[in-house]
Amino acid sequence: MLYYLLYQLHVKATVFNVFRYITFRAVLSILSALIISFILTPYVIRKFHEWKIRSGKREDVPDRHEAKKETPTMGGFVILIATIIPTLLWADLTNYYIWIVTFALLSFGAIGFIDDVQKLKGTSGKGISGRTKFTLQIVFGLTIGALIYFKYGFITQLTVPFFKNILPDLGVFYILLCIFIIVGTSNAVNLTDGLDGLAIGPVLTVCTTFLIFSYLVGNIIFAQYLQIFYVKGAGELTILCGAMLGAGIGFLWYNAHPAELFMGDTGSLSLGAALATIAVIIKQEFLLVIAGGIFVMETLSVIIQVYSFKLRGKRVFRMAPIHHHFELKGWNEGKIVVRFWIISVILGLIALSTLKLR
Ligand code: 57M
Repeated sequence: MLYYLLYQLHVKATVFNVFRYITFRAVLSILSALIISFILTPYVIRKFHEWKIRSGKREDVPDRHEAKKETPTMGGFVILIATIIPTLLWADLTNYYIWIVTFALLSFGAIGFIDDVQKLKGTSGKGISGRTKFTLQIVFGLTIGALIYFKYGFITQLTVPFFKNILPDLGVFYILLCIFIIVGTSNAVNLTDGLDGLAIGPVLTVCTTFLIFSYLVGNIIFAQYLQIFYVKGAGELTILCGAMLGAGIGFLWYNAHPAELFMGDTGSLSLGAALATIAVIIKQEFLLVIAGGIFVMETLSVIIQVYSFKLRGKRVFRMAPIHHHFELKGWNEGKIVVRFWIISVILGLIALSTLKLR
């Protein structure tokens, strides 16, 4: 919105020409999201304590989590506000992709919100049924996939990192791939969100990776030079990624150990879906697997554990997801989280290296 108002003033004073630049608006987006987050989060923490919006203790988690049951949850509500307001302020609101990713944030955020509220209201602490949750995710994933697929000019070829000449054309099956990526990433971030700062850290590294890629993919000169697909209009997602980055950093300030606030499913499901939607739009699905390797590792640990127990009657890990395995091995929570962050940053750098290693 401000983008229009301020940019129009460039006819009066050329200094306002600066609002035309995506990089400048991305920086404003990051800063706006940080300011909103630092103003809103302390208030929300106080209010959620008053309203007893707390995570509660799950019986099947390591005892160290006993002290966490008083921690307020649903902090994802703040992340969403601190992401969407700067996007509305600084992005070009005629951009189709901005609205698709905003829809992903809000639709999956709504699923998480309903689940979080159900956990708070229910006596068992359980949320909505897995079937209901999964069905809603498939419906919204399908909607997003169709909105992307039917956008005029969408390229249905899949790009493979390091192999620029492998470009399988999936045609209409691209929609199925979208659903798989969006629903899978959303649940992967959710599973990862089990220690202070553990989920938001990798979200920040993936967000930074996609901020850079959105800018490059949306710029025909850079796209041609780097031999990646040019996606007209994808550059505006740089501003949304900036807002998500600022909102995530602001949240981490309070979610760092010992956490004063959890993001809840409201945050984990929406952030996962948004990052996956961006990955599809900028045609970097495999990049999400690389940069989001922590989410992949956490999900695979659960799959391996479940199937090992079913098929062999034995566990592979002391407890899945894998962060609990290290907890039960006696690692300090902070050490587990920082080591996972380090791995995530390394994976983000490897993802960025695919720009040149082709
Ligand atoms: C999502 N939620 C945290 C918080 C956060 C099918 C099965 C694999 C499902 C899975 C499951 O239910 N996972 C739930 C993880 C929970 O965090 C809340 O949930 C939100 C995110 N969805 O925002 O509101 C607890 O995590 C801790 N926490 C922090 N700091 C944070 O910043 O300390 C969260 C955020 C919080 C808090 O204690 O209460 C969670 O862990 O529940 N179930 C599992 O993964 C279970 N594993 C399991 O059963 N393993 C089996 C088999 C199935 C693989 C095995 O290993 O044999 C885990 N269940 C739970 N925790 N509840 C084990 C650990």
